[in-house]
Amino acid sequence: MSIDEPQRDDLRPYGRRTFLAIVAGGLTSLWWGKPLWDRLSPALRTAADVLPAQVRNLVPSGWRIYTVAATMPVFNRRRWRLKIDGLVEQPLTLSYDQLLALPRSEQVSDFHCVTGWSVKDVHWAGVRFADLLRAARPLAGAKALTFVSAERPYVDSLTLEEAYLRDAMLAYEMDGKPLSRPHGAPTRVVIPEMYGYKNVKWVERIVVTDRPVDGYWELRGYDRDAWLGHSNGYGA
Ligand SMILES: Nc1nc2c(c(=O)[nH]1)N[C@H]1C(S)=C(S)[C@@H](COP(=O)(O)O)O[C@H]1N2
Ligand SMILES: [Mo]
Repeated sequence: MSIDEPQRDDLRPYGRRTFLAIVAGGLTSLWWGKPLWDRLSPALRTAADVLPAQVRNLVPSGWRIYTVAATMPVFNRRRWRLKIDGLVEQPLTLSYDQLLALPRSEQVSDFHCVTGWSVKDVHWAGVRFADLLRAARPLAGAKALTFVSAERPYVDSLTLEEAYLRDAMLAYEMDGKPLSRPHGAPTRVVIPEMYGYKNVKWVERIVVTDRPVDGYWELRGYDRDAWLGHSNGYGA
């Protein structure tokens, strides 16, 4: 790849120098045949999260950042809202501060993408779905949640039963820091029992429905059954 290509919007927070350092580091480490990853400082590891695909693929382990649109949504703390509507008695619109004021839960869990990579022991903080939905009061016919991402057209859904698993949550922190932009700032779904594609990033709306709907990847052939060990990622 050319390092003269225009700087992408999503690289800006880390600065062009860091970016170039990582590109150079990534390429030389390949040349040496030794993993660069172990020698990176935590700051550079974070920066590695936002690398373009060609470079990211050189990173031997850890997170891959997945997107379906050309740019990642930008989080504006003052303007951001989470909408909860559909089959509820009381539709809600929460600000970021109102979201943070809800009961906070934490957990350490592994994360698995159906394509084969995993990240162990991720520390999440966020809100359990039961706590999130309490004030909206789901109606008797409510059976599922559809998560709409600010990154159009990414969407996916969970049954209420799945969403109410004891370690599923709408997460706003990862490893002790507010969720970074590449990982879905300010909030994403976390459901460790299911493959990554159910873990919708940049959630801005939750629609309570009478049944689960097919998500972005399910419409493109991934299994509806996203439980770990079940989905093969290529459709039933
Ligand atoms: N909005 C949005 N959410 C998404 C995706 C995506 O492309 N867009 N990819 C999914 C898939 S397939 C995986 S494995 C995880 C990856 O999470 P990460 O990008 O934080 O590593 O995000 C999931 N959530
Ligand atoms: Mo994935």
